[in-house]
Amino acid sequence: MYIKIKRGWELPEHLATPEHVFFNRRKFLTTSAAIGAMTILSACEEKQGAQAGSSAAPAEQDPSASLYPFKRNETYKLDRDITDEQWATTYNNYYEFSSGKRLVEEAQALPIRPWVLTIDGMIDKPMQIGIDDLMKKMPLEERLYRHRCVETWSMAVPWSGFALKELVKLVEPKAEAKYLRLETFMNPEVAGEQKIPFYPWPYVEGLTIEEAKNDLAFMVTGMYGKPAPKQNGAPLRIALPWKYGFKSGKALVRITFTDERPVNFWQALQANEYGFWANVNPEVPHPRWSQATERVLGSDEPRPTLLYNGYAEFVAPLYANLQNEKLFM
Ligand SMILES: Nc1nc2c(c(=O)[nH]1)N[C@H]1C(S)=C(S)[C@@H](COP(=O)(O)O)O[C@H]1N2
Ligand SMILES: [Mo]
Repeated sequence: MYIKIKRGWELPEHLATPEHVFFNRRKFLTTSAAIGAMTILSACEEKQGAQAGSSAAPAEQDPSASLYPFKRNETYKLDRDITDEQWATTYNNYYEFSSGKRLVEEAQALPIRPWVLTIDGMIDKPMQIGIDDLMKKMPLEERLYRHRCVETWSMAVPWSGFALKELVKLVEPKAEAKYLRLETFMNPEVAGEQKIPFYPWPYVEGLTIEEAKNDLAFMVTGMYGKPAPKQNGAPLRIALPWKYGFKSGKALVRITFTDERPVNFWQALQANEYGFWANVNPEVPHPRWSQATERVLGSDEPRPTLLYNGYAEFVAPLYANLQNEKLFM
């Protein structure tokens, strides 16, 4: 990520990759500079090939491919064009594979079948369930959602999947369950950055059970009418479009219902910049940059960021009694 090919719209390095822990950068560099530089060089060289393969190949190998496309749920409208698929599937954040944005090639190393999701904790129906069996149990649909990264880039994507609240219903939470803890796979053999002990692997995210039951919380299996490519979080990720993108964990293997608030990956790394709630708010700047505007992938025009990323009508009531919390970091 320290060698970067700039496109016209891209932000300066310090803004494009703010999730780096600057105070520790020097230490980090000494351990991984050589590896990082080589990775990026090869990613750039291979970019054409990787992009050409990224949209067609996964759909053919995936046993769920014949289920697509899912019927679109028209409740969720966009105020902008759908982002070009090439952008959404080749400009990614996925720190398990790279701290840069070009990681399509690296992410292909992740095996996604069989894929077992463990659901445990304070529930009456704990289970371990294969992704294809889970998809058979869930009402599948497509939704058009905006996505806003804390780094200020954004996109608008047709996600395929099912409402998280349906999964919550399936496992019958106990009354004491207050939070969901979502855990990503741990496999340093295929995800090279997981060998770097500096990061608090595995990637963990969390939300309250009220947030999980909100209509908007969506489990993603696909995008653009096909199974999601690995770089976007196949075979199962979450989309929480009113929160900054880091809340949307990829390649989930475990969901635990708990009465303890989970400490998420970025909070564990840098708690003064990243918190539990991370709701989008243009008026609350990140400690190192403004959140007032965003750049949509593929466009040069900054556009104003909206409170709750434009989803206030769905989610504002969740926070009415939480005004003492740091809701926007
Ligand atoms: N496991 C995992 N999930 C993750 C991340 C990550 O590094 N690892 N990055 C997050 C961030 S910061 C963003 S903006 C989105 C990016 O999703 P995309 O690559 O599909 O655009 O994934 C989120 N989920
Ligand atoms: Mo992000």
